[in-house]
Amino acid sequence: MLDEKKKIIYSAMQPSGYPSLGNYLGALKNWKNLKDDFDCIFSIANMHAITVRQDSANLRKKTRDLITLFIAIGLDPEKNIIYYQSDVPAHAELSWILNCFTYMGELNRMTQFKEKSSKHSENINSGLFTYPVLMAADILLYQTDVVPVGEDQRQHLEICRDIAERFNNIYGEVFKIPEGFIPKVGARIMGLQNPSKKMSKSESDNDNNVIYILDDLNLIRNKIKRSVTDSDNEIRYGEDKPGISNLLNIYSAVTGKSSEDSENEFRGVGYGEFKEAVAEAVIKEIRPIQEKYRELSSDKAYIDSVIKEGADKASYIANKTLRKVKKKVGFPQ
Ligand code: ATP
Ligand code: LTN
Repeated sequence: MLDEKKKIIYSAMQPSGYPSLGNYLGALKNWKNLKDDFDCIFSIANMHAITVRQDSANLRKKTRDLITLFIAIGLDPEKNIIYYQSDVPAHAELSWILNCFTYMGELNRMTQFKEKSSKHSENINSGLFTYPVLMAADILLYQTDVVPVGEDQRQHLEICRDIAERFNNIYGEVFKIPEGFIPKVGARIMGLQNPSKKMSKSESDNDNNVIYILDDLNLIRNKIKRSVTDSDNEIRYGEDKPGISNLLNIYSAVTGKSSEDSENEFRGVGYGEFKEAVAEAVIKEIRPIQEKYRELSSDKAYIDSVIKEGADKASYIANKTLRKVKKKVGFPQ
């Protein structure tokens, strides 16, 4: 089924909201760029999404909209495997087994857990705590070589590698040890109103802080125009200039230009003109995605078939690894 010679790429996104420009530049755009050179498996991590309370009907809709968006962005269901995590029970099964090879102390160090539990202090559930174990199961089930993600997932990748190595040390070479792929530019897009915190699809109280891939194009332009900058009117990177640095990053990541080239391009230009150029670049990238998304959304039968086929193909691979793991830990065969 998979081409034996190609390396395996695996990544996932939670349907916890509609994807932001951060999700696109940190993850989706790279998935699209990698998709022809690797065997790619991309999932909608809906089991991860319920670590935070969700409205059921809304979650179901966002899940389907996200798979539609994956295709609109250019992932190819013929060549890549695209599926819902909850359609493959092997994830939950392996996750349980790996829980028994993960220490509380390791999970206690995870910054995402600390952040999410302070934001959702009324619902600090054990799923939120063991979230990285389920993520490790996702990755390890597919004998993944490379995991393209944004900077915020670095710690989760480390723990995945540690769990896999620990398991392999006991039982032999069961899991491939995956490498992360974190882009040079775009791995950490910050909020437009609060550039000291990452742009997040589900955690913003201020809509102007986040650009959503499906936002109306004029709204995108306005959000960029309204973004927070500073008063010295100089376009350059600098820790003292988080707003401008973030816009420069967005521009570089969208256009594929290096940070230096982008900085040089806007030397001496005013903030208004700069923001206009950033907005144009973002809109140019997003417009075709939105057009494709609208077209695909009306093709119910096609999306249904992608979901079904994705689940079958993913299950086949995942079950191979799971069978091996069950045998190793001593479950009856
Ligand atoms: P949530 O707000 O629900 O926690 P999220 O917006 O952080 O979600 P995820 O679904 O957890 O997004 O992540 C999907 C991918 O997007 C991951 O690879 C993650 O590293 C990347 N990502 C998320 N936010 C950003 C960002 N601001 N900049 C770059 N990459 C990002
Ligand atoms: N936790 C990830 C989403 C995710 C993921 C994965 C990413 C779930 N499973 C497996 C890469 C590989 C996040 O981005 N918050």
